Amino acid sequence: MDTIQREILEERLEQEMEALSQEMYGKRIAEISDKDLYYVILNLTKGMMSATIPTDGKKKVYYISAEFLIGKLLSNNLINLGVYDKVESILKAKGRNLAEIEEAEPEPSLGNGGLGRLAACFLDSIATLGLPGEGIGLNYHFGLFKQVFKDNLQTAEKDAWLEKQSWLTKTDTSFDVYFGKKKVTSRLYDIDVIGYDSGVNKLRLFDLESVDESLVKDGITFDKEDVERNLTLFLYPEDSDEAGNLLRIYQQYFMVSNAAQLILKEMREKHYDLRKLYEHAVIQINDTHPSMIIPELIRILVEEKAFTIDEAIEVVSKTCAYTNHTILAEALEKWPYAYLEKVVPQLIPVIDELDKRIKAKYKDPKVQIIDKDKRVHMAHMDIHYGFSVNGVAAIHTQILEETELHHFYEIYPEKFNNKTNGITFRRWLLSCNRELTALIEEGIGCGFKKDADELEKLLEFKNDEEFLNRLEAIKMDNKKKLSAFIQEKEGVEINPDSVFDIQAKRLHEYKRQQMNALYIIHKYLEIKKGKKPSVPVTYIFGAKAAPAYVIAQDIIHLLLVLQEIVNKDPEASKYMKIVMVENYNVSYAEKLIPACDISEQISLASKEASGTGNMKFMLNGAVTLGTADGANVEIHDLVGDDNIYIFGKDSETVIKHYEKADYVSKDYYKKSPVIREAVDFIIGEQAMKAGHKENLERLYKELLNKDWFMTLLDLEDYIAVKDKMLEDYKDREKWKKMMLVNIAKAGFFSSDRTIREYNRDIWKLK
Ligand code: GPQ
Repeated sequence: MDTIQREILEERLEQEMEALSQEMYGKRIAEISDKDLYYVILNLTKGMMSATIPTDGKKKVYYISAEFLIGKLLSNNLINLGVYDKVESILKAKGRNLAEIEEAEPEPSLGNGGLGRLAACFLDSIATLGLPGEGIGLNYHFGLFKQVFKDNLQTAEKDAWLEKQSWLTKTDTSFDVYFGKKKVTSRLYDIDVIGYDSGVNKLRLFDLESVDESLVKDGITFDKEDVERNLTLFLYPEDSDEAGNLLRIYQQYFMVSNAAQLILKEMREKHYDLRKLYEHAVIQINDTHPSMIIPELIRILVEEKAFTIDEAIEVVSKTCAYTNHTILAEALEKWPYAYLEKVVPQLIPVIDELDKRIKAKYKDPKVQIIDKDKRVHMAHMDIHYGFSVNGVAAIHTQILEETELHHFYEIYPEKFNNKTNGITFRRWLLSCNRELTALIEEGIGCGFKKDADELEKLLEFKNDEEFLNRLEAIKMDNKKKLSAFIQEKEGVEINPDSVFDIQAKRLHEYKRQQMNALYIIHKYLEIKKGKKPSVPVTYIFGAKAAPAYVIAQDIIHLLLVLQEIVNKDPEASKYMKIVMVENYNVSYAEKLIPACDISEQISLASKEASGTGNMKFMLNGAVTLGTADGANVEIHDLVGDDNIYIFGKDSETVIKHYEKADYVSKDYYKKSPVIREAVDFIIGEQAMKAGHKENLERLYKELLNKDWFMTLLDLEDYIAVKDKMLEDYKDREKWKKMMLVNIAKAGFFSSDRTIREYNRDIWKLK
């Protein structure tokens, strides 16, 4: 909408709101429930967004991703429209509380972890910078899953987040998608993405009208073969069998076939020359889930647009760019050729052709698309037939170039580039920590909201006692709020005066929640031996484990068992408490992060591509305890040795251990009584009483006989550095300064910076 129109609407916001309330419920704002009031504001906000001028240009980025972990949208949209304070005060005058109304919004379940949240931050920044771009993905009815703890175990339930009234708008766009001869018809839903004080873009989510939610019977189980009825039920359906694998391929193809048709439709409508597709469209492939967009576009151009295969390959290769998000081999998709033949036989001739050309040119088996076991390496296809390959943090890109993808780097050095991840400060500061935002604004003005580098001006306050005290008071206040929330939600009482030590991220062995658990065991045993900590600590975890990932479930079990043992112990619980929060998601993160003192970023060096939680915690004044991995390395460079706690072996050492296969966890267990005692606790009497023999024994054996992610390698160093950090916490003057420096140096991690770099080096949009 133009400025004048918007001003009129803003002025009439109160009347509009009341009118809408009357129209929808026949009642005044003061009289309706929080949920109904949420729907009123939802509709009002949607109206304001759809009247905002869409960003436009001659070239557009299409960010294709299996996940968009967008979080709740109400408060962010109000902030980005610039009307949050206004709406809040209108409601207040009517005796209503906006924060309570926000609780009524269900959180969209369209993502899983960092990769999905990154996509959401990127959409915010793309819109904020006024760049033409949109996200393309799927509309999962039950998302990943809802985590419920029973008997100290994780169980999974469907996460039914879709409501009749929502941010989704059903469009009349629909496409035919073919799986071989089987045809399904898609339906497009749009979510408007509004930038901060700028234009609006779209997130485009495809769905299938034949999907039948009643197919899901018990927990998250359903008939995996009934594709027409199950296709968009879940994100990452369980893939321990062939049917699950095929379903993932069905989903991926459905996503990219729709994406390709949508992009070509837009090209047609704007009368753009398809032979110059790359002048009007750039496709960012977010990890390998959307990789089939490459053969699919080539297929369409040849079969329907009269391109020769050479022409089609050239045009598509100039249009597609690939982002790598991991070096974990098991996460790099390699689909059996036979599965692709079953699901998408029409792509097989194209994939064969792409593979043949590589085989003719390069003999090295490491760079082939189809390997000797007849598996199709999706990333290899992206690298050969895309124009850009990027990693997501400096050290990650370096490892790709020097190790993981070295053979490709030798062929195409010019394609490789780094784009260190970022986060949107609108959500991860302005929205989740309004008090801190206000303090910063008071100190350095509001320029940082558009130019995050201005946060550095905060360094002026490094010796300003009053400012530092206020910073500390805000942290304390956030800790109190979180304590109340955790009391209500989890039924656990925690002490806001204790140190809040938080590890919140997906559960994975490489992220080493198990190492944190071993530290906690060690501390517990010390207390039982009479060594009392000088400062009480609350250890908070948030994590979901993939339902088929057995050891990850066992680690959750251990954490819940420890929570039971420690919190019930009258002696130990004076000094330590453990909380594993249930169903950790974006909304929970928004409460945990502002209240954190110690940010746990303890992955095995080389394994965390970047991490983005590390950035969010830092921005909110937590101090990082981390390994030299992912973006921790860049945080370290920015804040300097005095404002971060780094421990553990570096990535070079770790990579050498893998190359030589010389890490033997049992040697560490034998050598160190501290390690031995902590590991043995897992199968000791107390743990066995609170937990399950099967899970605990399996985890114990895994740590002792395998420990693929080298927990015991870094455990002693971790204990020493964490103890030192807790000592330093007591030096409040020192700690407050560390908080300030961390906030001041976080500007680099704004996703606005990341997106500017994508645009400068890869997308080149106007
Ligand atoms: N990441 Cl491959 C995911 O969240 N899911 C995935 O499937 C893959 C990567 C994460 C990665 O582990 C983090 O280190 C990154 O910060 C994040 O992607 C965004 O790049």
